[in-house]
Amino acid sequence: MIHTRELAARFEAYGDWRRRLSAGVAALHDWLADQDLTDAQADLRIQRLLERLHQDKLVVAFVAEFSRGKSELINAIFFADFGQRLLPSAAGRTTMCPTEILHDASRPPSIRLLPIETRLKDGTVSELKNYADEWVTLPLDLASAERMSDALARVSQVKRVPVALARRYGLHDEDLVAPHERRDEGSVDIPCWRHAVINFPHPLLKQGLVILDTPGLNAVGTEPELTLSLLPSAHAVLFILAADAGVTKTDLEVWNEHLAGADPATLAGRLVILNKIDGLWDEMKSAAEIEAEIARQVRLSAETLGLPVGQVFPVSAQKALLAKVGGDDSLLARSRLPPLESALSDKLLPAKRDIVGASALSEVKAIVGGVRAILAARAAGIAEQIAELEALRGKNQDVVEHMMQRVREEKASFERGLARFSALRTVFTQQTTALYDLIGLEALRANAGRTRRAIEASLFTKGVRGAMNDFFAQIRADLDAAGRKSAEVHEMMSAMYARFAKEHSLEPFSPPPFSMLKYMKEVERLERAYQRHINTLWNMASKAKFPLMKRFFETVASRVRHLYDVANRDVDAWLKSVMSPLETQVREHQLQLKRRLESIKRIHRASDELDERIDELGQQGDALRAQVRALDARVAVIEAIARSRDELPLAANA
Ligand SMILES: Nc1nc2c(ncn2[C@@H]2O[C@H](COP(=O)(O)OP(=O)(O)OP(=O)(O)O)[C@@H](O)[C@H]2O)c(=O)[nH]1
Ligand SMILES: [Mg+2]
Repeated sequence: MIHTRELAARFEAYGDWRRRLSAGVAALHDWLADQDLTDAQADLRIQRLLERLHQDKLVVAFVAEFSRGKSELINAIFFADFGQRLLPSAAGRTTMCPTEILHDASRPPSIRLLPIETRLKDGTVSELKNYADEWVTLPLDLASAERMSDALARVSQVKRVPVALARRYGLHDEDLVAPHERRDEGSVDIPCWRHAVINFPHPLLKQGLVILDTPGLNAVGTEPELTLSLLPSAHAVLFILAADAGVTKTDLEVWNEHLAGADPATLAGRLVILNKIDGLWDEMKSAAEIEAEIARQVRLSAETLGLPVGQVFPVSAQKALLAKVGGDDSLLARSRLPPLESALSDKLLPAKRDIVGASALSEVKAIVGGVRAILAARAAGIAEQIAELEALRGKNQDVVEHMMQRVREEKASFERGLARFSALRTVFTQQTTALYDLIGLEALRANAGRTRRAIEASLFTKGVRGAMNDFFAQIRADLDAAGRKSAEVHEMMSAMYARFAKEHSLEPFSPPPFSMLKYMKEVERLERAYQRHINTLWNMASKAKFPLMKRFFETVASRVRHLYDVANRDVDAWLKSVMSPLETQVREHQLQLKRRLESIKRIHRASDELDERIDELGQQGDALRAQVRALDARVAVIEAIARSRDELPLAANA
C-alpha cells in the first residue's frame, strides 16, 4: 500500500502549504490594519479567503454509465484496508444517489441521507446540508466492517411509487426502472435518497480529500446539482469504461455532455479508466497478445475522447480489491492499480495546488488593488501639490490668490456633488432604520408581549395555540419584509456605486447581497419543534398543562431572541460592508482637496514657507513610496508561497 502512503504524504505537504499561505495573508492583513489601510469590505474578503484556505478540499469524482465499476474502484483504492467490499457494488444499478465520502471531524462517523422527497422543496442539496433536520443520519460502527457495509448499503435503497409522484420529483420513469425488472401498472422504482454523505475518518479524507461516487448515467441528468455544481467543481474526474467494450455510444454521450470541455486545464484533470481488464485475461492467449489487446483499447479510447494516451489507465478494480484484501502482490501488479494510484498522487495535488495558489493570489491582488488605488491617489495628490507650488516660485501674490481661488472652486464643486452622497446617506439611514424596525429586538419584544398577554387571557389551550401561531406568523412576515428591504438597499447602493465610480472615475465596486434564508429556516425548524411539542401537551389531561404551555412559550421566545441577535449582528456587518467603501472613497477625495487648499493658504500668508512646504511634501511622497514598497514585499511573500512547489517530505519516499 505504498501508494496510499505516498498520497497521504502529499496531502500533508499540501495542508502545510495551505497553512503557510494563510499565515502570509494574515500577516498582510495585520500590516494593512496597522497602516490604517483596511475597510470593512477588505476585512470581509480577507476573512473569506482565510476561511476558504482553511477548509479547502480536493474533490475527486467517479463518473460512468452504471455498472462500470465506479464503486468497486473506490473500494479498491481507498477502502481495501477493511478487508471487504465497503461500498455496495453489484451487477445492475447499484449506487442510486450521489454519494460524497469525506471526513468532518466535528461529527461522529456516520452516513447522512437526504430523502428524495426533498426534491419537492426549494433549496439545493448544498443549502439543505446546513439543516441537519432534513437528513436521516445513521452512525457508522468502525469496529465492524459488516455493520458498516450494512449502513452503506443504504445508497442503493429504492422504493416503489406511482409514476405521477416520480414525475413530480422530476425523475423520469423510463430511466428509473431497473433493467429486466417488470414494471407494475403505473408505478416505478425510485431512489429512496437524493444525496448521501459518508463521514469517515480515513487518513486521506482527513487531509481534505472528498470522493464523489455517482450513480450511472441517467441519474447524472436528473439531479441538476450534480451537473451544475458538483461535477464542475470537482478537481479531478475519473471516467470509467469497460475494457472489453471501450467507448460505447452511451459512454460518449456522458462524456460529451458532462465531462468534455474545450479548456485544456479541465481536460488535464480527467483520467479515463478502462476497467475490468481481467475480462481480457484469456488463458488461450499469450501475455503479449493480451498486452497488445489492452494497448489497442487504450489507444482507441484516448483517440475517441481526445485525450493523451497517458491519461488512460487500464485496471481491474475487482482483482485489485481482491489482491489487497488477500495480500497477493502479483495479482495487485496484474490488476494495474498501482500506476493509477501514483498518477493520482503525482498529478492531482500539484495541479490542485496551482489552482488554489492562483485563485488565492488573484484574490490578494484584488484586495491589494484597492489599497494601491488609495495610495496612488494620495501620491497623485502630493505630486499635484508639488507641481502647483513649484509653479508659484517667484510668482507674485496675485497669482497665489488666483490659484487658491481655483482650488476653492474645485472643492466647492466636489462638495456640491456630495450633496447627493449625503442625500443617499439619509435614505440609507431611513432604510436601515426600517430594516431594524422589522427584525430589531424591540419588534420581537412587542410580538412576544402580545403573545404572552393573549396566552394569559385565554382560558383554554385552543386560545394558546392561536396565540402561538400568530407569534410565528408575525416573525415570518417580518423576516420576509426584511428580506425585501435588504434587497432594496442592495439595489440602491449598487446603483450609487456605479454612478459614483463613473462620475469621479473611481474603482467600480459591487456590494454583496444579503439573504434571509438562514433565519427563515431556523424559524421554521423552531415552529416544527413547537408544533410537535404542543401536540403532546394538548393530549395531556393534567391541570398542569396550562402553566407548562406558558413555560414552553418562554423557551421558544428565548430561542427566537437568540436568532434575532445573530440576524442583527449579521445585518450590521453587511450594512457596514455595503457603505464603508463609498465612505472611504469620498473621505480620501475630500482630504486631498483640503490639503491642497491648506498648503496654498500657507504660501499665501508667507511666501518664504514655499520651499519648506515643497520639502515637506517631498518627504510625504517618500513615506508613501516606502509604504508601497512594504506592501509589495508582503504581496511578494504570499506570491512566493503560492507559486512554490516543494518536495515531498522524506517519509513519503521511505
Ligand atoms: N470482472 C470484473 N468485474 C468488475 C470489475 N470492477 C467491477 N466489477 C463488477 O461490476 C459490477 C458493477 O460494479 P459497481 O462497482 O457496482 O459499478 P458502478 O459503476 O458503481 O455502478 P452503479 O453504482 O450502478 O452506477 C459489480 O458486480 C462488480 O463486482 C473488474 O475489474 N472486473
Ligand atoms: Mg456504484
